[in-house]
Amino acid sequence: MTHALLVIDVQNDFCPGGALAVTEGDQIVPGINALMAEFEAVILTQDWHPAGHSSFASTHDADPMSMTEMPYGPQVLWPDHCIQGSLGAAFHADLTTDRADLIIRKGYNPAIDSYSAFFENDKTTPTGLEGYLRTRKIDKLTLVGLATDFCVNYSAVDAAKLGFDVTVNMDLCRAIDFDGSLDAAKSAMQAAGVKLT
Ligand code: VGL
Ligand code: ZN
Repeated sequence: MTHALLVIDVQNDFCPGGALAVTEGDQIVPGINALMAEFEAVILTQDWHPAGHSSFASTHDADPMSMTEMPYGPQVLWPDHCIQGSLGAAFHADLTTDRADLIIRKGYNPAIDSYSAFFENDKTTPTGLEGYLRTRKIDKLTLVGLATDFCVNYSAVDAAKLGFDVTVNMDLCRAIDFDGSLDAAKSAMQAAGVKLT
C-alpha cells in the first residue's frame, strides 16, 4: 500500500489570533511536522476563498455562525476567513511545507463552500484530489489538521466512501466544536469506516 499524509487547512485563520480561530489550532504543528517523515507522500490542503464568498456571513448581512439554506443544502455562515492571498490564508509559519508533493486548494468557487478535500459541499463537484491519489497509486490516507469537525471530518468521510483506507490521528487535530459538531463528526467518521486514533 502507498500511504499518504493529508494535512488539512493548517492556516493562520484557523489558529489562535485568526479570523476563525480553533482553540489550540497551533499546538498540532510540531507533531504534524514530525509525522511527515513516516509517509511516502505528503499532501497539504488550503482553504482558499474569494472575497465575498457565499459561505461568509458578511455576504448575507447575517451573524457569523448562523445557518442559511443554499441550493445544495444547509450551510453555516462563517466569519470572513482564508481569503485568497491574505496572511490568514497562508500556512502557519512553523508548518513544514517543503515536504509537500501537492498543495490542493478548495473553496475557490464563489457559490459553493468546500469542506472536503475531495468534493465541494454540493457533494458532486470534484476537486481533483481523487484522481491525483489514484494515478499515484496512493490507497491509504492518514488525516491530521483543522478543523476536526468540519474539513477533516468531511475529507475523511469522502475518502472512506471512495474506498481509501482512512485513519484520522485525533491527537493532531483540533475542533471548532460548535453546536455538537464534534460528537456528530466522530459518529459520522466511525459510521463511514474511518479509524480514529
Ligand atoms: C473550515 C469552516 C470553514 C475547516 C473551513 O477548515 O474546517 N471550517 N472553512
Ligand atoms: Zn472556509
